[in-house]
Amino acid sequence: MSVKVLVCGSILAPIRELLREEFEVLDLPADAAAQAAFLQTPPADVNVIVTLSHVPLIDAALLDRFPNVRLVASFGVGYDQVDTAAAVERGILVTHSPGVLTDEVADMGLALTLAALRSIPQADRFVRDNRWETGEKYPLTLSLRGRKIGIVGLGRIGSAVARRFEGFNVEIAYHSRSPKPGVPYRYFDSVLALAGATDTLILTVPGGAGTRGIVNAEVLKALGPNGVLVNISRGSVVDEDALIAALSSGTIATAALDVFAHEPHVPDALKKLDHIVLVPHTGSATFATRLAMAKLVVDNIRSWAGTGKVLTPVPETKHLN
Ligand code: 8YV
Repeated sequence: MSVKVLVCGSILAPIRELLREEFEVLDLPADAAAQAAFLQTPPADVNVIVTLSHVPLIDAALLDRFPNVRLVASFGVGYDQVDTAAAVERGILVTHSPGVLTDEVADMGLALTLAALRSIPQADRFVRDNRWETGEKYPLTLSLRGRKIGIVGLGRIGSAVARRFEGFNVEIAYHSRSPKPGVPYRYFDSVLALAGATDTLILTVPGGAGTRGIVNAEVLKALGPNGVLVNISRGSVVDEDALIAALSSGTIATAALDVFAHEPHVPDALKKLDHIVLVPHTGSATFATRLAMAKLVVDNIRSWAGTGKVLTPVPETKHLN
């Protein structure tokens, strides 16, 4: 079958190369005017859309422009930018790339927690600014010792984060929709209860309507003045204004954020807070893992073109596979 792929979003060059080796590849223009013009007379024979997080929604309106699309292949484990209900209505399969990035993102969760507690970026700035050499003492920091880690969402990534913390002799608890059988960590049936019982909240839930704003002012208050918030999931999970207020007033101690509500925009109010850690959604962004993710996207498309079946459909579209 001839495969014509429309890429929505700025994918990295090596991924584009992999796609080009096997398929005909077109780009949805990023510029608003050019995009509108392109969508006026879209190429009729596009049958696959490739997308990634932090791009505009793949929604009913966009899908309707491409009546021959049968597969949306999303680069990443999260796919909250794809309207899966609209895809199912149109009989379109949606795939994502779970598994291959689990360890990388979990490493980032651990690294961000330690960076925030031990003020590693701030200490780096202190050295570069010659403040050490000129006799200043770097202030003492928070510690991981005696911490209670609360993991929100105990899926693949949450479980991998928990396993890492097992090596640190800290208490581990979690919240998810229901208790996970055979898990040795204490379960809490709400984010609020988890925040009240812990001091280091690590967010690993999927984004989307079900988790929007679940970390709000009340949750942050419950986390308390020794509290640390680490977000490696989606910006939408946190009420960003409430977080800014909590960090500015000392309601919680610090935060380490890989994801933001309106990427790549990061509110100035967050950038001005010197005691927090900000990274540009790089949880999975290593050479090895991004290549593995890209290969899975390509493998899904190749499998679909050859057999009509894909390797990693999102749960909502499994019945179409
Ligand atoms: C993105 C991610 O895929 O997997 C996810 O859900 O958030 C990342 O790995 C990556 O940022 C490309 O959009």
